[in-house]
This record gives sequence, structure tokens and C-alpha cells, in this order.
Amino acid sequence: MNSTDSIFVAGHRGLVGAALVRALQAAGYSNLLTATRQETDLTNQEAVERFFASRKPSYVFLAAARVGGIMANNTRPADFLTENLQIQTNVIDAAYRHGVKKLLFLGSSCIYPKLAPQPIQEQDLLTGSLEPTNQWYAIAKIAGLKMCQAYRRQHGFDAISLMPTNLYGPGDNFDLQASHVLPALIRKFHEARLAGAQEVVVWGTGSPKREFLHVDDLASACLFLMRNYDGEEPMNVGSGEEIEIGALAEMVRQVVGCQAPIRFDTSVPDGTPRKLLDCSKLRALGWTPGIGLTQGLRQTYAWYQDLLALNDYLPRTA
Ligand code: GFB
Repeated sequence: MNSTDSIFVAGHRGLVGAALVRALQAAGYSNLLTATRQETDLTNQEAVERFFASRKPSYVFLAAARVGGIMANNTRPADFLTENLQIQTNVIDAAYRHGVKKLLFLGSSCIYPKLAPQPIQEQDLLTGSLEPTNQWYAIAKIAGLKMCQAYRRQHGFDAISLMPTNLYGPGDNFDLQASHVLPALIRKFHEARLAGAQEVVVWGTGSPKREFLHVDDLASACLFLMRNYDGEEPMNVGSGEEIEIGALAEMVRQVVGCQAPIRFDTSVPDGTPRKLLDCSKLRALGWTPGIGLTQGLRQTYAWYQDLLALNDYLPRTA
């Protein structure tokens, strides 16, 4: 990838896509292509076709997806399955047919079996049943990585797949029904502190474990692998930092400076008990993460406060 190559970041307004744009710009890539949903609806095959025919990108980072936390996944299975299948099928196929030199597809650690041995290796794919709450999203992402493999085998298309662990950072979704756990906890503790609330409700038992990776680390791994990896197998990308949800909630409570005690709502599902990724393949290539959870959490909370201040400052529109 040269600094003047045209690079399409699909999903540039999302958590991952925005981090990719920041990382690419910081690395000196000046010819970035983006498209809002209004300009090019990636679930629409004709729109995707028009985009590739007219803009002719040389490289593609496929970060566009319907994403969300456990509640959104569990209650909107059709959206998570269909939209992701549509987006990735349209983009991967058009990229191949329009001569893209290389494509990077972003999957998720939820592609692996619910009870996979820990830490999870890439070879554990399709060795057991999926976690029911996000099986729809997982099936779509498995289809995406298989599509990359199939196009590589049949057409020699250089498409690689990354499987990141749970992500967080600036630009995350803080909608309490749709978000992942970390932004939800930041918002809940922040609002509880301001309101002097008596308790903060945390979903589930608090005992599941999750591994968190800052999105700027993921973007750095994406650039690294775009430059240094052209294998068929997916590549796990994690931090190695695993924490119980109950301990995470306590950590967020302290960072936010909230006094309210935590109450666990066990009527909400826990999801998978644990999903720690084995990243030895990626480490062996020479990439390591740089942002620890405490540092990343403080930075994300600062970003969230800035966002709230900005929203207060901006005139409200109907
Ligand atoms: O981040 P999260 O929504 O998704 O939830 P998953 C992680 C854990 O945090 C679950 C608990 O055990 C939740 O029950 N949790 C506690 C909360 N309080 C909250 C809260 O207020 N909001 C949320 N959202 N969770 C996702 C998949 O699974 O992981 C996606 O649904 C994707 O498809 C992503 O793969 C990486 O880690 O369970």
C-alpha cells in the first residue's frame, strides 16, 4: 500500500471505521475514499456496483456492519443476519470484480463456539455450537471470512480476515439498548453520579469474562496486517486483558467517580461465559497492542464527557 493508493474505508462513521481513518491519515495515506449511507447504501448491490465502478479503490477495509451488544443481537436477529450478509457479499464481490488489490474483512470473536477451549485459537472455528444470543451475527461473519477464503482459492483474490475481541473507545455507541457493555457502563455510572442515584443496574450475573481491546489498537493491527499478511486463515486480534463484568463495572464506577452501589439484573442473559483470544499468530508476526484497559477507559470517558459538552453547546435541531 503506497501513500497515494486509493483506499476505501467502508463504514468510516462507525467505531472501527473512524479509528481506521485516523490511523491511515496519521500514517500519511492521503487518498482515502469514504461513503455515507445516504451516498452509498452498502446493503444495495446496485449502489455498491456504482461506487466501485466510479471510484475504483485499490485497497478496501471492510468495517461496515450492523453491530451491537447482547440485547440488540438477541432482539433483532433478522437485521444482524441479513444486513451483514448483504453488506459483506456486495462489497467483497464488487471489490474482486473491480480489480481491488487487497481487501481486509473484519469479523468478530463471537464466530467461535460458545464453549471453545480458552484461549481460543483460529483453528477452533466450527468445532462446536455458537452462543445463542449472537449466533445470527456470528453466522454472517463466518460467511464473510469463508467468502474471503473462497475468493482467494478460486480467483486468487487477496482478501484477509481479522477476528477482533470486544472493542471500545472514542466513537462508540452509547445507546443503552443497542450498545456493548463498556460504553453502557460509562453512561450508566456517569448519569447515576449526576443524578445521585441509589444504584446502578448491571445486566446479568457479573461473572462472564470479556477481553477488551482499544479501537486504536485494532486500527493499528489492521494497517499492520494489510501490509504484512496475505494468508487464508483468519487472524485473531486481542489485548490478552480479560476481566469479569462485575470487576469491569467496579472499575468504571471508580473512573467515573460514582458512589452508587451496583445491582446485578439476572433476568438479562450473560451471553458466552468467556472468550479470550489466542493471539500468538499475530504476535509472532511482530504486532503487539499498546493501550491498557485502565488508560483506554479513562481516555474513552474523557471523550464521552467532551461529546456531552459539545452536544450541550450545539443548538438543538428538531
Ligand atoms: O458487550 P456485550 O453487550 O456483548 O455484553 P457480548 C457483554 C457482557 O456484559 C454480557 C454484560 O454478559 C452482558 O450481559 N452487561 C452488563 C451489559 N451490563 C450491561 C449493559 O448495560 N449493556 C450491555 N450491552 N451489556 C457481543 C455480541 O457479545 O460481543 C456481538 O453480541 C459482538 O455480536 C461483540 O460479537 C463483540 O460480549 O456478550
